[in-house]
Amino acid sequence: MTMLTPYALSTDGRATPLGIDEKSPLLSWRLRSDRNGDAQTAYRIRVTEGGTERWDSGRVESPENSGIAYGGSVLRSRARYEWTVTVWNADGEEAGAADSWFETALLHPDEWTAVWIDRNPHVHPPFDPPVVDDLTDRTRHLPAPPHLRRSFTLDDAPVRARLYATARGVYEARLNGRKIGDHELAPGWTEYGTRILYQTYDVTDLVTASENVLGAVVADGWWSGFVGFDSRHQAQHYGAAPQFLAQLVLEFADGSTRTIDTDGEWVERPGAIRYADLLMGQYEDASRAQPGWDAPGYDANDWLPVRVVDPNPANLVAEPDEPVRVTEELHPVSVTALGDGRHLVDFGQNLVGRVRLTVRGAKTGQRIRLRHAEVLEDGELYLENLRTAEATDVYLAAGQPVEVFEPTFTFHGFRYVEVVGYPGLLHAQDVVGRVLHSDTPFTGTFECDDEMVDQLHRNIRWGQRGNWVSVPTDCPQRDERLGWLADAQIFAPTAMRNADVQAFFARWLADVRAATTPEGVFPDIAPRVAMLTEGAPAWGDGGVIIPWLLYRVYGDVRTLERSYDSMAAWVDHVHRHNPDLIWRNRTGNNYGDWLQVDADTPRALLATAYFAQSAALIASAARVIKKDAQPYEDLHARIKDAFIDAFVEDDGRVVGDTQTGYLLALAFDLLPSHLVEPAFERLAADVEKRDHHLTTGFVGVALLCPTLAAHGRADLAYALLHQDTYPSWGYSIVHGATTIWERWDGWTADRGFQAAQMNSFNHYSLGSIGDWLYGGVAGIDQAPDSVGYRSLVLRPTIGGRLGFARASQETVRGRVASGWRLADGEVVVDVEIPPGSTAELTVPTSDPSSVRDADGEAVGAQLRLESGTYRFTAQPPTPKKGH
Ligand code: RAM
Repeated sequence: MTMLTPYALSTDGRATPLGIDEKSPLLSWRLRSDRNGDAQTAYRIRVTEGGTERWDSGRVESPENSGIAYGGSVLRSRARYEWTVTVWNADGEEAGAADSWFETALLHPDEWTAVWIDRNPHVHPPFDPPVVDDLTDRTRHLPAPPHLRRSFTLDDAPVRARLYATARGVYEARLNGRKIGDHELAPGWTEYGTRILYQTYDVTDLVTASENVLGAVVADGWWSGFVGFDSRHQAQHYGAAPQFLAQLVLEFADGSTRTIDTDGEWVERPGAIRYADLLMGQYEDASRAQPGWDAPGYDANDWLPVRVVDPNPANLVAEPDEPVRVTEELHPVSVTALGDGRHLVDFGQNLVGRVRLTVRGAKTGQRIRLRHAEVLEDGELYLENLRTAEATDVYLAAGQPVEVFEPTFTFHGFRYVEVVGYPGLLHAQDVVGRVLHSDTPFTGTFECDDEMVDQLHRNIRWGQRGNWVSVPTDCPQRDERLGWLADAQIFAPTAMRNADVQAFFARWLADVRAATTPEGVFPDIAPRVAMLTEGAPAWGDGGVIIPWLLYRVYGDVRTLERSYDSMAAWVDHVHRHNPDLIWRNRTGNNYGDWLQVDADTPRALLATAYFAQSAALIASAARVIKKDAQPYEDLHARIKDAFIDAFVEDDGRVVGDTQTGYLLALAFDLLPSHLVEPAFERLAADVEKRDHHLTTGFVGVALLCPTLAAHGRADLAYALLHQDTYPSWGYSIVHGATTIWERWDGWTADRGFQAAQMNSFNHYSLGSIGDWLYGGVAGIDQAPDSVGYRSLVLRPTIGGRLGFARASQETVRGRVASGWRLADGEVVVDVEIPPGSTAELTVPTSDPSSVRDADGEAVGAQLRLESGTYRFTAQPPTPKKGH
């Protein structure tokens, strides 16, 4: 028997963070136990630093196991804190314990002695290496990423060494010939004018008692490279050239410290990389590499002094979430020699990252070009939908027998790669797809016995991975890749099922707050670039919805507190400009139910529904953080009345008569109770009338299956899930999709590709049905007033073609699982409830008296369960109408 045991300890949502700068970090653990009915009744946390006790919570009688604020003596900078938690079980007996640690980074701004440096444009020719003939107009003027270095000599090796580093741009730090850490595209993209993240690395093992070389390569990235689609600002949204900042702190056995900072002592020169740009790609001339430049013994006499560009390292924030990393390598499913010296590589999966190419037997200067595309047209790369993103990497070989090329400061969204100029035959083992994304732990699982539904779930996961590159983006391939708030809020419930995204969203929400317009209202995108300013309905509302979801799913009160003022400011702003409570003014770009199918929901209806929901969420948030909820409760009630007056007819018809209109009215609870049923009947009739097809765009799609199922028509939800003619999820899958398409008609048999100006094959918004796979099909949900899955509602939904379905999630309490299987005329339901949680389980059956527990006892179809694992069998429900 395993007793009640804490596991997966975390500090501020991360396992063992090396550099945090919160004054009072939040400590959390999850719980497991072999005993049904177990629960934590008390905990004790002890924190030590260097063997000295810093905090002892004492025994706290509490079921809380997440978000416990550190309450000890003031944290010191650059210190390691070890912590242990002990828990008491349901009987009040002392049970398991576990430990973890965190380290603080630089907690006080005045501890920064390093300064921002860059290549000195006055002593350095701007384009060195010189312009290469085959550059395009877009890339010709991109400067080469500077290599920066500083040599220093030590008499003793340090006992502890930490590097704090960041860039205005993207950087790779190097020490004594090795890459430091496993970050990609650090420091990531934030609202740079207000906050730049810095990374903390443990480099103790890399520093030696002799000459050492600290170096970095710094490229444009989001700082000065191409970002988004606004050609007026292409290249250089934030600055003209990348800069670097680093502080290496060495601690010696005798207690002394020494710091190596970026300063005027550093020297620089370009290396092999001619240019590197997130959208355009990377161009490398291997013959220009400087072997050993980042290692001791290298002669750097001809390097030039850097420029101190900014002595003031302000706005630095310790990286609070997992960085972008390479998380997987894929091998091609095929490599085809096209006969004209070109090869076509197919990874069989639309992925985000880049290719590592092993080059064998190339001549010096041999030019190898890689172009990337998501789809093919007539056997060739389809590039039009990338718009101005060139997504092209070029390698000029050094002439070695074996060379390896992998671009470092770019990423592409692609399934296919065309390789031109490869010497001889390209073999599959020499091409590796390196998958990168923000490394949020993927802890959710879903599976069933229908291949198309499983593929849908895989497509959703791949969409989440590829589109989370530092910020939640809309798409990873074209000249856009922006942090659209609507896409993020619509997909957030699904994202929170698939992965632990608390720290990721909490960090990005700080950028959302920082990106508010001069009037203090949420934008369409964060970080805020391009011409887009004020948020549209359902777009700006993302700034209200996501903090609320973080609270509901993870119990994240801190983010709710930090977001509250801006959430309220948003709703106040809408209210101020729409005193009659119908949101018609100040609607920004007013996208409506974006990319719907011939069913344009009236925009004022959609907007007002969101206005109502946001007001309600602020009232709920106010109750949580003990503010006055009344004004927003009243406001919500009045908006609801106005909504009914303006948009709901006496017979339950919602103006516009679109699926999304009904879905908003129903899911956001905006109907008088006597019209709920009539309105729902109209929705159901619309789905049936269209022969089980949807018309919803981004805004309506997430609500579709859950709403149909909640009103007793799971049969219709399943019919849509299994649909494979246009428009449907299945249609894209039948036509080979391995990610979620931006548009239902991204490609159709009748019309071919949609307009190239806007046709991404990796956009996650329409994948927001993922939430229903976990919550509806497998049946994992929580009660309306539950936080962090404390009160589960388990309601497995049998239907469609499925013979079984199961899902699991690592919640903040511990593991939750729910699944069902049809076998021998019975349904078998298996559930798992973490310690301390309870569940209301509804066993799907046509006959409640047939439900038996594992001991064969009749228990009825409605069960209230304590924590633990359970199995029930019953007579399955009789299939409904459609299926
Ligand atoms: C597109 C983006 C995004 C959407 C906006 C309105 O350009 O791809 O998905 O939110 O437009």
